[in-house]
Amino acid sequence: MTKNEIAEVLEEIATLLELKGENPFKIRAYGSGARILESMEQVDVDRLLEDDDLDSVKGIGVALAQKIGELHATGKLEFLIKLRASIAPGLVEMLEVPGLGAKKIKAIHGKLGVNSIEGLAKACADGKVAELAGFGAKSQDKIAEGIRNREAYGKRHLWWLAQEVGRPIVEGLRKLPQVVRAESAGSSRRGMETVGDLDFIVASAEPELVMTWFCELPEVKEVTARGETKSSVRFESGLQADLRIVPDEQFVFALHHFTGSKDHNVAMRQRALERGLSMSEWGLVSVEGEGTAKEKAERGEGEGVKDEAALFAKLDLEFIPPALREGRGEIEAAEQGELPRLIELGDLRGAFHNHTDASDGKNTLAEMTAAAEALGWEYLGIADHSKSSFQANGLNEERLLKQVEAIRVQNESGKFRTHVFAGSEVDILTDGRLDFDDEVLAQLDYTVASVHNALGQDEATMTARLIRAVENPHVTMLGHPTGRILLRRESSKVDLAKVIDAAIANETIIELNASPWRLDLDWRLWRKAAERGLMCAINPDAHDTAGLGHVAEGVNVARKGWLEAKHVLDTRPLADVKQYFRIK
Ligand code: DGT
Ligand code: CA
Ligand code: CA
Ligand code: ZN
Repeated sequence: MTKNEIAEVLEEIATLLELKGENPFKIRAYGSGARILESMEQVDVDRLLEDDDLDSVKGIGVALAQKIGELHATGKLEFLIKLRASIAPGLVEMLEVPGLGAKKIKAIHGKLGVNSIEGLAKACADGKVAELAGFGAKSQDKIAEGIRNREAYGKRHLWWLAQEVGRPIVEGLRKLPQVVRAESAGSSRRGMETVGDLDFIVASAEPELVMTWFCELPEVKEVTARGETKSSVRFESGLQADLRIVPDEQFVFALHHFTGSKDHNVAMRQRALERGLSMSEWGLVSVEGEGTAKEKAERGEGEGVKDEAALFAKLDLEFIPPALREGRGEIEAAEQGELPRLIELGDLRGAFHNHTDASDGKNTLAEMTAAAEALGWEYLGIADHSKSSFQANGLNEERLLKQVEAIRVQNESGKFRTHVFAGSEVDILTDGRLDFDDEVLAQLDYTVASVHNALGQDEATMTARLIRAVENPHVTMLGHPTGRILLRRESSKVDLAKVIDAAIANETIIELNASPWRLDLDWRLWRKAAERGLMCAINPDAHDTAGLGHVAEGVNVARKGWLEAKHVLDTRPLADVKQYFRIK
């Protein structure tokens, strides 16, 4: 195991010990041990373990060093196996309820004897949780809501993770000699931020062999339905996938139909009808004549199309990229030849909101810069946390200004082709003031202002708070404006229309946070906002070198928001960005 994997195990141990109500000193020892490991270099950890000397590190005792050694060597830990077995699985599951930590679970379990999520839901419904000391009606409501959200969330999956499963399957299908064409369809192809299930469409004259290959994939945990041309499977993660196999003549129609969305399909079918045609997964056939659309298509009476572009052309439309097929005006735009020239990953020349190990990132400034250079980026913005985000090791004025100096020195050294902008992800305090004085902010190239605490404020307070930040002349951009974490935490209550108005009026950028867990501001709001003059920045919010790659997920949803390169600051050349920062 690597030191970061071991750190995760130590965190888990700390949580489990807390669930058991163990000695707080013991719990803290594991938590701080995890953080120490994270802050160390892998080579140093390796060397100390080899010399049997890890306990010489401040904060790591003999017992902890021994456990780290066991994990490092074997990837397993007897102590953890026993610990897990000593706790009711229902209690561990309760940790997944948003807003419920180990301490509260321990209290609920101890006082009410609750040891499952079902039991907890019932205790909330009966009003028993509210009666516990330190809880009250408000936190009982919050727990009940958390349980309901968890159920809804459990049915969907992050697009990014679903892609990782889906991509190799499409590649594998394409390699089969029986397969003429294969594509992913559904919400995954449309690039939705979360997907319910994966959908694959295959053209083949020998469906049986293809079906067997699919159902026998090693990652398949269960085949939930198996037919000659249609099957469904479930993977370990709970993600499901549908495969449909059709004759090649039908492929384009099936692909279009199962790509959706439903709203887009309804509008397309309507348009076909206006032209005397019936459009379906089977084909595009005349409404006249004998039999169903399927029968007509199977008799070969339908229109032949070689690809989707040809299909759209039959209905007098430009090719509509899957990202736009949401029934939000794409057909009208395609009819007029006014579809946007959507931004592409290759358009990006850098990104602004990234962390280093100075706050809660894992890599150094130099490592982050080298990674940006490897991506071919002209520039990289470093915006570490500010002092109020103490849980993220936020920088105070002194550490920030030292970092600014280090960045200037690095830029002047000519060591990297990538220019680094010195910024800060400055906390927006509860009343909308910023965590740093103007005098400090003035020494930065730019600032990302973000909310990290009191996310549950009422709508009026949160809206006023964000607007005050957006109006601050030192704020270049607003970070993750709603604070949502997909499938885990709802957006803060905020009147986004008003915040967007204020951002446009003050020429403040709003970020499209590209972390696949956030994708905030939501794509549904970007088209109108950008048309009205809002500038976007696609920011990965990277906490390590690999995290820079998350700009891809940001570009994916930016496309769904109809954004073009011109709407996004980080598509501009370095000189233009420097100029932009000088003015703002
Ligand atoms: P998901 O899986 O919930 O993230 O969303 P989708 O869009 O992938 O939906 P899914 O997997 O149920 O079906 C894939 C596509 O098939 C969907 O986007 C449109 C098409 N489709 C499925 N059922 C219907 C339907 O009842 N009517 C129409 N017009 N289209 C449908
Ligand atoms: Ca689907
Ligand atoms: Ca499906
Ligand atoms: Zn942040």
